[in-house]
Amino acid sequence: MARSPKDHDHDHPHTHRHGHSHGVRREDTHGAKSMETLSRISQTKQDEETARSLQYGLEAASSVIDRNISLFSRGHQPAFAGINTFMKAPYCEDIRKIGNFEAAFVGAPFDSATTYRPGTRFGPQAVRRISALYDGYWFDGGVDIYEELDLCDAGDIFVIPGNIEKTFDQVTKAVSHIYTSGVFPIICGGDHSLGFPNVRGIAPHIDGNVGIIHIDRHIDIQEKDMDERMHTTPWFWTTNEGTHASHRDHSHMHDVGLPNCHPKNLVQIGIGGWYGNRPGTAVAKRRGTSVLTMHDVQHYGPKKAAEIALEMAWEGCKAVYLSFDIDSIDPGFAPGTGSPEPGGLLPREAFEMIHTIAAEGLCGMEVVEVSPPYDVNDNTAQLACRVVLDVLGTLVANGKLGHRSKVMK
Ligand SMILES: [Mn+2]
Repeated sequence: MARSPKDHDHDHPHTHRHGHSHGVRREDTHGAKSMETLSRISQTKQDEETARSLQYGLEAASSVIDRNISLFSRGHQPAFAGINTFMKAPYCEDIRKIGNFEAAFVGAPFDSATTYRPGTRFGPQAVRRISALYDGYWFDGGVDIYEELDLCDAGDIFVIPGNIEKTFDQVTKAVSHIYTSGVFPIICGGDHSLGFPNVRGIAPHIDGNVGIIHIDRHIDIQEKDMDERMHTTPWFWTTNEGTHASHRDHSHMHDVGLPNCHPKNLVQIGIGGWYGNRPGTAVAKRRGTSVLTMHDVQHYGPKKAAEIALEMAWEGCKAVYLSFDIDSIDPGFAPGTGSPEPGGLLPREAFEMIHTIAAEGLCGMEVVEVSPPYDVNDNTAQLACRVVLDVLGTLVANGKLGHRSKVMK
């Protein structure tokens, strides 16, 4: 940017800039603090990976000077090469061994509950592919994911295309297996109908109430859509009516609502636009969910909006779950999604909100509605990947997940 002569003392072009002092010392910048934190984190995992790469991948050709490079790519580099699990983390093929890890990325490639554009069944694979770009070293938060968190990729849940009910049961059983093994579940959809079976896999194992922070352009709490439980309905089936613990829906014989998921602890952020919110809004109002629109986010700012959400979600609760619909981010940034709605969050606003939310700890998270067939340049998949990473990084930085104390000097 061109400098305005008014801003700088053009009278003394050959001397140092003088006059204004912001009183900010170099060591007080966030950048300096991050570098200080990062310098204290061990490098054990990276060294182990290099050794493993050389063991499995053979020594490089003699013209390659860096002898840490192997002949066959067996580690993170190059980012465009190799076999992609999420973040190239170990694939936990024997799911009985999931308890060896602290966090697990798991795909739920189900899109039979979409009401407009399908394609989210390809979401987990797209997020895995673009995740290879990242090396786990997070400057913003002063975190090294590989050193500080035992992360794995649990592969995908066997969903049943075209059968929502069987898929819900599969997903609940799978998420429950991960969660009860003491592992933080990161569920990558798939469409947003998954919110219900995901929370149903966790909430029954929590001794107390569970809050849900739901970031989305859509309210997603109507009873049915086109006569079925669709991606517009997850929170109807997850939260209870408030007055009763739960009741039976006689047409389907479903239990309505998990007894420890109260609607007031369901905080719905970013709701708005011109599509699909009519039937759900009546339910949200009747049950008394907590709704923050994009107007609220703008009015309070993303950080304060997130703090308000935390207060509402945690009130009387033992744990909070994060449901992130990628369509909460403006489709200019995240076009690859099922029901795009302009006017959503900017990526930086979304990140600031999840940094604030995750700092208090979470019992699990989902990122849904990434539809790669509609994506451009992997932008949407990349944002979904970043949402996961920024949540994990924040949890680790705040001692809510991982093993920071063991690897910090
Ligand atoms: Mn949505």
